[in-house]
Amino acid sequence: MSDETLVLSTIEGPVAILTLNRPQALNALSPALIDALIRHLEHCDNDDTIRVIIITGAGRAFAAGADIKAMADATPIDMLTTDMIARWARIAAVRKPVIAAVNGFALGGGCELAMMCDIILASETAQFGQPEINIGIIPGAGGTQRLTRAIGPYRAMEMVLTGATISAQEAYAYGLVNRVCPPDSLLDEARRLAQTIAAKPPLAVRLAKEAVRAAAETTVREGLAIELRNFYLLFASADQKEGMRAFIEKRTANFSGR
Ligand code: CO8
Repeated sequence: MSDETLVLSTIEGPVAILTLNRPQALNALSPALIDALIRHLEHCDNDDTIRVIIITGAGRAFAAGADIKAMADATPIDMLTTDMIARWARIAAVRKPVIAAVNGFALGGGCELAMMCDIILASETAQFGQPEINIGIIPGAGGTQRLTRAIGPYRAMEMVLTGATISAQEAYAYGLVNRVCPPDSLLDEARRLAQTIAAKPPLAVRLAKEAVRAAAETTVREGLAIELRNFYLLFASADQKEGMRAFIEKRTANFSGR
């Protein structure tokens, strides 16, 4: 399969839907698939007409992990020189909101990919897990860190040490997913949410994302400083003036993105 079809992109106004499309391998995240995903994400991030990105998977998986067949014979030097995981950081670095619509298995790198997104919606059929322990490794793309922050150290430890998967409902109860939807309505729910966010002033959305992310990735002191800087910065935007004027004049705001 050529690189062009590994990730399918559908643009619906301000919303881009990126579909991982390697269903015969349960969307295992081969280096080529990750590179294609990064290319699409960075294109969307740099396109002013796109405001929110949805990532989902074709078939019965969101992604069943990094491609085990592609790394089974790798040496530490291969892993170091290709430095695949450093590439994954570009997924987490996207500035626009990214919604994961998890339609099935989100295992290993697939669970880590979902956790690099900003909001996680899950189909009732979704399953989450970090099963790396079963194949003699550990999570390597943020699983031990993001999962622990999302669901707490004791639940994360059990998942990482046993490799057991959890259902969408358990993931919801643990606080890993925002909500659980019937399989048929998952994408529509993601679209609705994306359109709601896309209607907000994009500079405020971008700086809000950065500030909320800082809460998970820095100290409270650093996070508060980022929040304050971004809060003050938004008073330089036309959309802040428009938003506040519209409130006072009791009309709908017309945001320009500036
Ligand atoms: N890698 C490669 N191929 C895979 C993967 C995978 N992760 N998952 C599934 N496939 C392939 C299978 O080999 C099979 O291919 P084939 O038909 O050619 O034999 C096809 O997808 C369908 O899979 P199954 O027949 O196994 O389907 P089942 O319904 O029986 O089982 C499971 C579904 C339970 C999801 C099972 O496929 C499974 O356990 N998959 C592996 C899950 C896993 O261990 N994931 C973690 C991988 S390691 C990782 O993600 C580390 C991330 C760190 C970052 C690394 C950056 C380089």
